[in-house]
Amino acid sequence: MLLTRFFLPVLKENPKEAEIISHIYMLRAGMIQQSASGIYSWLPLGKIVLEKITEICRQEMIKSGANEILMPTLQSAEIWKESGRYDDYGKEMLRIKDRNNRNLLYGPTNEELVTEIFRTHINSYKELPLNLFHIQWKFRDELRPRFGVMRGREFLMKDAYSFDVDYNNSIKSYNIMFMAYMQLFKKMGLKAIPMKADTGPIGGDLSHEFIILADTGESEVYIDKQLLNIEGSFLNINYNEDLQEEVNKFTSLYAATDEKHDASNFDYKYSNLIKTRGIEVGHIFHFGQKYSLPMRATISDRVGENIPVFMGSYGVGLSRLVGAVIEANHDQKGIIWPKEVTPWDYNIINLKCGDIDCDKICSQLYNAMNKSTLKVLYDDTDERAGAKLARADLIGLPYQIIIGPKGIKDQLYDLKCRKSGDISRLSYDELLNFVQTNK
Ligand code: P5A
Repeated sequence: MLLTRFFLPVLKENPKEAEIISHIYMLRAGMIQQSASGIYSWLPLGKIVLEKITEICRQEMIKSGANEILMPTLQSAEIWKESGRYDDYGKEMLRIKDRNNRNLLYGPTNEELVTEIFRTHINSYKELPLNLFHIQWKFRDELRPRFGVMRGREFLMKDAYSFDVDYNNSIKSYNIMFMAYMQLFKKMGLKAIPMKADTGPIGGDLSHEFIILADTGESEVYIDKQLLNIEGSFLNINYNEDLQEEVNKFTSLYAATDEKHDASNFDYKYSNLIKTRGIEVGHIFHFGQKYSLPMRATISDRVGENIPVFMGSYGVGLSRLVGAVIEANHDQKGIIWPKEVTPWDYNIINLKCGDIDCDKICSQLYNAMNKSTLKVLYDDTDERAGAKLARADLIGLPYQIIIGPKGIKDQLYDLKCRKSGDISRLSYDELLNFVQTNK
C-alpha cells in the first residue's frame, strides 16, 4: 500500500477526551472516529486490524467444529418476553418501535434468537452436539461508555451457542470453547488468563472470563502470582477428545474476578495471592436449560423423552480486543503491533521523496516485496523526515526500512525493529534477504 493512497488521518496532539493509552493511540493513529458517545466509525487502519482479529477468532471457531451463521442486529421483543428477559434487561437494552408499533430491540446478545432458530429445526439428540456462532455488532446502552472501544455502546462480538443432549455433554462443549479461547487469544499474540466469573444477566451455574492483565483494565482480579510466569504456549488441541484435563491445567491455580473472589481463602492470603487489574476480552457461560425451558426448545433424548436442550454461550469482544492489544503492546512513541495482528509487516520510509535515487531504491524494494506477497506500507509522502519517522513509530509496524540520501551514498539502508528500537545497516541484497527469510 502506498501511503499517498491510504486514508490515515493522524492527529499530532493527544485528544483531550481520551484517558487511556489505547484510546489515545487509536484516535491519534487515525484508526477510529467517534460518531456518538460509545459509538465509533472504523477508519482504514482500525478496520484492517479489527478484521485480522476477527479472522483469527473465526478460524479457531470453525476448527473447533462450530458453524458460522449471521443473525440480524434487530430482534423482535416477542422472543425476549418468552425467555423472561425483556423486562429484566433494563435500560441497557435499546428498545425500538417500528411503523406498525411493533416492539423491536437492538440485540445486546443473542441467546433468545439462536434458541428460536434451534427449536424451528432440531428435534432429536441425534443432531447434537451443535454449536452455532456469529460475528455481529451488539448494542448496550452502557451507563458510562468510556475508554474508546473498550467500553463502547455499539461493539463487535463473536458469540457462539452450544446445544447438547445432557449436562455432561454440555460441559464437554463448554470445555471445547474454553480451550479454543486459550488458543485464539494466543494466536493474537496475547496472554489471556481464564478466571472464575459471575454470570450476570446471561445466567447459569458455571462461567469463566478471559482476562488480559493491564493496569488500565476495568476488572479487578485476584490471581495466584505463579500465573504471571506461565507463558501461554501453542496448544495442540484435538477438539474431538474430552478436554477436561486440559482445562484443569488452566484452572488449577487460583484466579477469580472480584465478584467471585473468596476473601476467606486463607491458604492464599499470605502467600501467592495478588490483586491486580485486567481487561475482559472473553466470557463463557454454561446455563443448561435456562432459555430452552421457557422457550420450549426441546429434543427427544436417547430414551425418546422430550427434554429442553442444554446450552452454553461464549463471547469474544472483538472490537474491545483492538484496544486490549494496544494496551499490551505500546511505548511512549506509539503502538507496537505484534506480528500476528499487524496491518502490514514492513514500513518503507522514503526520507526524501522527489530525490531520484531515493525514489528509485524505494520503488524497487516496494515492488520486490509486493511480488513476494510481503505486507508492506510505503511512505511515499513528501513530508519532513522527522514527521514521517514519528508517524511510523505511532502506527507501529514491526519493521521500518528507512531510506534517505545518506544511505544511498553508502549503499546501506536502515532496518529498524520497532519493538527493540535496534537499527541494522544493510545492503540492498541483505535487506531483501532479511525480509524474504523473516516472513
Ligand atoms: C456470551 C456470548 C455475553 O453476552 N452472550 C453471548 C454472552 N457475554 S458478555 O460477557 O456480556 O459479553 C461478551 C464479551 O463482549 C465484550 N463486551 C464489550 N466490548 C466492548 N464494549 C462493551 N460495552 C462490551 N460489553 C461486553 C467483552 O469482551 C465480553 O467478554
